[in-house]
Amino acid sequence: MNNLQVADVFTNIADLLEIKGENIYKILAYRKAAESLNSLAQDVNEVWRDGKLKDVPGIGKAISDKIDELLSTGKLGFFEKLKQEVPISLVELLHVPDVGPKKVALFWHSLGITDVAGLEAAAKAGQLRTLPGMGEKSEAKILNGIEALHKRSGRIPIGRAWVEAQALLDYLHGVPAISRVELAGSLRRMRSTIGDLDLVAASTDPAVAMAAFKNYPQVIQVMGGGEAKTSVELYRGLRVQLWVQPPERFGTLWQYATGSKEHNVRLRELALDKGYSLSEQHMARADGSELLCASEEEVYAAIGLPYIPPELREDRGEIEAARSGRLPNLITLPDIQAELHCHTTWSDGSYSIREMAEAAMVRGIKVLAITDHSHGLGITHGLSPDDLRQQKLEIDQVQKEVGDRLVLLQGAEVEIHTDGSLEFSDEVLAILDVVIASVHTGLRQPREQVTGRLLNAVRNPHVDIIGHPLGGLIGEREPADVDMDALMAAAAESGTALEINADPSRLDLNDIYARRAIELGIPLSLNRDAHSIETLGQDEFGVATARRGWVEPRHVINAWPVQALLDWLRNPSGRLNTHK
Ligand code: DGT
Ligand code: CA
Ligand code: ZN
Repeated sequence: MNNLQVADVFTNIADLLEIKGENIYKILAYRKAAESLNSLAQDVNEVWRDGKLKDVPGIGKAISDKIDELLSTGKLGFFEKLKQEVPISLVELLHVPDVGPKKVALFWHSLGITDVAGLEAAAKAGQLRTLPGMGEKSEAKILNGIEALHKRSGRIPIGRAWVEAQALLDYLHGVPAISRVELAGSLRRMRSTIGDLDLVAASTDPAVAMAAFKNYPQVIQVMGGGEAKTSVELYRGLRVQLWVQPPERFGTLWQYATGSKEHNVRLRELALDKGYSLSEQHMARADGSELLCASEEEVYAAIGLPYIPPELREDRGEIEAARSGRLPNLITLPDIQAELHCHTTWSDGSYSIREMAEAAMVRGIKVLAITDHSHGLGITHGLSPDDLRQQKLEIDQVQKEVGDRLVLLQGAEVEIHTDGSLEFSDEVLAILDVVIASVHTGLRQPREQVTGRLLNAVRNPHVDIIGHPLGGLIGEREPADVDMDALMAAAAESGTALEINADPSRLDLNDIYARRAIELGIPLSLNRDAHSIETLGQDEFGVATARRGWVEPRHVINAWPVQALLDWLRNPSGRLNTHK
C-alpha cells in the first residue's frame, strides 16, 4: 500500500465514525493522520520499516499500531468491523453538496439510503421532505447538489494537485539521471484547477529518466509515450506527463510545456516574424540551425521580449505589455506583512490568540487581526457582543506580552444574514479595528437577493472588507450568483476592500475578478483565513491568484506599510481611490 492508500483508510474511518456519531476528537485524530500521510514526502513503507512512524507529526501510538497492522497484513481489523456496522458506500453521500454526516445518518436510518443513486431516487419521489429538519427546499437543494456532483469536470483543485506534485518532484530530485526537474503546465501558471500535471526534466539519459518516472510508487498505469514525453496515471486518477530534454534545450522545453496554449501560439507568431521557428523542443533560425535555449529567459530574449512570469501567460494582454515594457510589478509572498482574517478558539479556530500571535511572529507577520465569527453562524460557537468585550481583554494582554514585535488588532467576521442585515449593530462594529462581512448561508438565493445582501454590507461604513465575496468552494460548491458589476461599482464608490481568500479551497475573488477590481480602483485584502497555526501565513495560492489578476503590492492593503494600513483601517472616509 502506498501513502495515499493508507491515508484513504483513515479518511474513510473518520467519515464512517462521523456518520456513526462518534466522539469528535477521535474523528479529528484520524483526519489528522490522513492529512500528514497525504503530505508525507517519504514512502510510508520505509518509515514503517525504520520503526519511525511515531516521529511523523499527527501519528501517535494508536494510529501507528493500525498502520503496522495494515502494512504487515494488508488489512485492518478495526476498519473491517466498522464497515460491517456502517456501509462504506455512505461515504460517497458526503460528496453531495450540503449533505453532512448528520444528514447521511438520517437518510440511512430512516429510509435505508446507502448510496447516491438511492438518495437521488428518494429525493425525486419526494420522500426526503417528510424527514425531520427537511422540507421541499432542502430536498430540491439535494437534487441540485447531486446534479452538480454528476457534472463535476474532473479537474482537480490546485491544493491537492500541489501536494501530489511536490511528492513527485521530491522523488524525481532523487533520480541521478535527472539534473533538473520543474513544474510546468497549468499548475506552474497556478490556475485554481488542474486538468493534468506537467513536469519537465533535464537529462542526458532520457531512457533512464523515464524508467525512473514509470517506477514512481504511486503510478498505477503507464498511458504511453517515449523518451521525450511519457504519461502516467497516479493512484486516485491524477494524470501526469513528464517531458525530458537535454539541459541545453531545457529552456525551450520548459517554456513550451508551461503554456498556456494560447500564449504559446502568440509567441510562435512573434518568433516567425523574427525569422525563427519555435516548436515543442526546438527553436531554429531561418537557415535551419538550432538556437539552443537552456533558460526561458533566452527564449523570450530571442523573440525580443522580457521574461514573462508564468502566472501571466494566458494571452490576456501580457504579450502586448511585455513588448511595450509595461508588465506589472506583480505582488510576491514576502510583500504580505499583515494577516487580517483568522480564527481562534473563540470561534471555530483550533488555537488560542497567544498561539496564533506567536505563529504570526515566527512567519514574520507584522500585523495580525483576530477576526472570529459572530454568533449568528450557529455551528461555530461565534461571539456575542459580550464575548467581544472579554476577548478584547485577552488581546490587550497578549499585545502587552509581545510588545512592538507584532501589532494585534481586534476584528470580527460578521455574518451577513439572509435578509441582508449584519449580525452586529453599528455601535458594536464601531469598536472593532477590522470588520469583515461575509456570507455563509443562503448562497443559493436568487441573484438580486444575494447581491442585495452584499451591497448592504459594502455600503455600511463600518465594514472594511468583504470576506470570500462569492462563497464558492473549488470543485465542491458553486459560487453564489452575484451581480459582480453591481458589487464592484458599490465597492469602488465606498472604498470597501474585497478579499482574495487565500485558502486553496476558496481562492475567492478569483483572478479575473481581482483584475477587474484593481482596474476599478477597489482595494484588495489578501488573507489566508487561517483556523490553525499551521495554515497561518500560508498565502502562496492567494498570492498566485492575485498575480494571475495582474495585482501589484500597491493594490493590496496587507502589503502596505504598517502605518498606511492602520490609517486606512481607522479612517473609512479617506478611502476613495486609495491606489490610483
Ligand atoms: P490543464 O492540464 O487543462 O490544466 O492545462 P495545461 O495548460 O496544463 O494544458 P495541457 O496539459 O493540455 O498542456 C500542457 C502545455 O503544453 C500547455 O500549457 C501548452 C502546451 N501545449 C499543449 N497543446 C499545445 C498546442 O496545441 N499548441 C501549443 N503551442 N502548445 C501546446
Ligand atoms: Ca496540464
Ligand atoms: Zn473566516
